[in-house]
Amino acid sequence: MTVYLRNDGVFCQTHVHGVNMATYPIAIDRFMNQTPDLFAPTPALREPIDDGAWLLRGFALDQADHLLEAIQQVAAQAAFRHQVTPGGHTMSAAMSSCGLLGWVTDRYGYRYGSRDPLTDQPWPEMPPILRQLAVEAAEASDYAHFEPDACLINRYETGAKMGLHQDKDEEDMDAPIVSVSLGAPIRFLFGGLARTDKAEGWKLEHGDVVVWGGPSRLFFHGVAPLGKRAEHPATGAMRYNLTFRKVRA
Ligand code: MD3
Ligand code: FE
Repeated sequence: MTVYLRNDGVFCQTHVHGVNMATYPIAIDRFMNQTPDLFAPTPALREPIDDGAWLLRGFALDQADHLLEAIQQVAAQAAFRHQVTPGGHTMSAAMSSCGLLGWVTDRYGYRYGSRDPLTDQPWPEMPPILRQLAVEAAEASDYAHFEPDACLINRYETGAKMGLHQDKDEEDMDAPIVSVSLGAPIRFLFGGLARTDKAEGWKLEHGDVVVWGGPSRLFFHGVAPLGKRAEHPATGAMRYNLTFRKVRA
């Protein structure tokens, strides 16, 4: 990896077998050892995954403990639960939601709704620290004015997975989806517009953020089963994934 200065910023260039793969803008305070601004968002490396999709490695790292606390606060009001799909399968990932809308599935179908069916109460408010991170990640990926009205929280334990699917229950397909990974690492699978398009594997680790917009917004994706030895000091053998969405147009 070569880091170099241009008159429009600091950039790094990655090479694989001598071939230039991509050039990313990078944050000088994070990578050049200058005085870090503790309150600045942390635009780490921005790696293109596909058209409109960016991987921001470590973007949430310095906030991770606070994000995990916020997740526990949401879960104290809206407990993690294993929902049942219309096909009768119990999901291996446990879920909760916060924000104006949450995602619900049961025997009758799936939908976004404003109340937690377990309590019949509105979903917990989206904690500002979660919202802020999502908005900053969207901005760092050139999606301005992201206003998420739903944050889905998936919790994976050993062996839990999510099969290939599209996220298309949202009305607003112009807004990106921002995903934040916390805890144990997992293999993420990312295909194309057709279920049969070949899926590529990416590792998602504690603190990684991915922003999915543009053409990639409707691509098939899923995660492989959480590995037996996968763990992280902050969560043990557990992985959390937050996805921020704009559901209502
Ligand atoms: C690509 N979650 O909640 S995050 C989901 O790790 C979901 O829990 C997975 O898929 C997880 O719907 C994957 C990455 C992700 C999230 C949303 C996407 C990738 C996406 C929406 C469109 C395209
Ligand atoms: Fe999804």
